[in-house]
Amino acid sequence: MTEKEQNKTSKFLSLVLRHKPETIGLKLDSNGWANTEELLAKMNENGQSLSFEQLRIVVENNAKKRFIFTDDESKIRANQGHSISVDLALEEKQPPDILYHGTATKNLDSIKAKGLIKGQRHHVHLSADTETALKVGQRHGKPVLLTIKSAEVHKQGIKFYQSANGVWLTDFVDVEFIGFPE
Ligand code: HQG
Repeated sequence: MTEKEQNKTSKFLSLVLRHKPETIGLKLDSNGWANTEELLAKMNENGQSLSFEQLRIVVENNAKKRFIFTDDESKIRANQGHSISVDLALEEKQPPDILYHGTATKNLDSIKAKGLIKGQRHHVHLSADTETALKVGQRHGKPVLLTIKSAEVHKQGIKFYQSANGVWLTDFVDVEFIGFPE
């Protein structure tokens, strides 16, 4: 499988495991798991040719570890990023003092007015390192790095979680805890 083919499959898996399983008539359970065999069968029926071995390669090689199998590989789900309602049973966790959020300059005025909100996703996504945050921001336009006083936000009673692939998740970040660049 070429890198390009892997990316294409990863994008399609994100679509069906996070947003629109109905695209291929797939059902996820309440915790977001799809039956692996059913996923493969439905993808193949819908023109997305994929073998079990290829699926394994995509899951293992995915730079962001977007997907995870159960130990016996009978089920698969996305680690985070859902827009459909699933319960990932994430454990609450004390965040580090500082986390980062990458966004685009065009969002700054609105963020300054409303704080960081989760929009379509289940959570606001934060990164432990600046490089990752800037890459996330770049997806939306001219990237800008925001510094989040996460330990202080947590002290206000706002919950934090860390997904299996290391992304920090929270509900809301008030503007008073956001550091903007000069
Ligand atoms: C912005 C990718 C205006 C927010 C990445 C962001 C990440 C506001 C956008 C994951 C706002 C939402 C998530 C406000 C927040 N006014 N804009 N008040 N509050 N925003 O894509 O964090 O490839 O839903 O700054 O790597 O960019 O999917 O969130 O620009 O981990 O695996 O609204 O998605 O991972 O955009 O990215 P998104 P995100 P995957």
